[in-house]
Amino acid sequence: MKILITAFDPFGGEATNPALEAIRSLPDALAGIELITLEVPTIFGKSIQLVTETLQQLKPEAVLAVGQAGGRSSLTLERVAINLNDAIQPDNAGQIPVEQPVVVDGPAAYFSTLPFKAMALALCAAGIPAQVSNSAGTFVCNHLMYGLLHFAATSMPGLKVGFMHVPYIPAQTAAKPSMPSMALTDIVRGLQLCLQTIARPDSAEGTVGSELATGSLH
Ligand code: PCA
Repeated sequence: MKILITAFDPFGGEATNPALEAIRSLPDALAGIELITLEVPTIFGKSIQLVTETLQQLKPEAVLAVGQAGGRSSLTLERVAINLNDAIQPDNAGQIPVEQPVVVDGPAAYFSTLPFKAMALALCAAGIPAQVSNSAGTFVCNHLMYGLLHFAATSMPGLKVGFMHVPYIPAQTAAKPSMPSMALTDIVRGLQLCLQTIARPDSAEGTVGSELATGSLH
């Protein structure tokens, strides 16, 4: 299975983006997976353009986009992307869109088409804190997730699209001690588990229902 995994460059004054550090640390080969990594600028518009061009060229079966969510303490698998750009800080091109649609006249929202619950379960089972998240925010991460789901819906049927947010890594919280962080090695291990879950034939959402009865993933 061919999978594209993307991560954003540093933004908001940070020297690193843990998502980018993590995809750079992935092994070249994962059993049964042809993995392609791509760095994406934290820029409205350009991010969607670069990833959709790459998808057209490489035609993978799935794309997992990854971004930093400073302040979150676990790996969060995003369920939904909304048709809204509403920034409170500039992107890396200085843009601060307010109350703009990602796609004019697009649907209000798209749900992830990756097995996000199975991914969260696999992470928790391996001892890596993980949750399903019901909001990817309204900045560039939500923008890219929405743009890719819209692209799949309109131009590349069958392409599976999903998004994962990752916490800060410890080096980023040295000067903000009350902020949670996660070791880069755990994030990398988590990414590998997510990719293996995507490639697993039995990972469709319906197959994990009973295991979710605890509600711990919500
Ligand atoms: N996180 C930001 C944009 C880039 C990134 O890694 C977000 O959550 O929107």
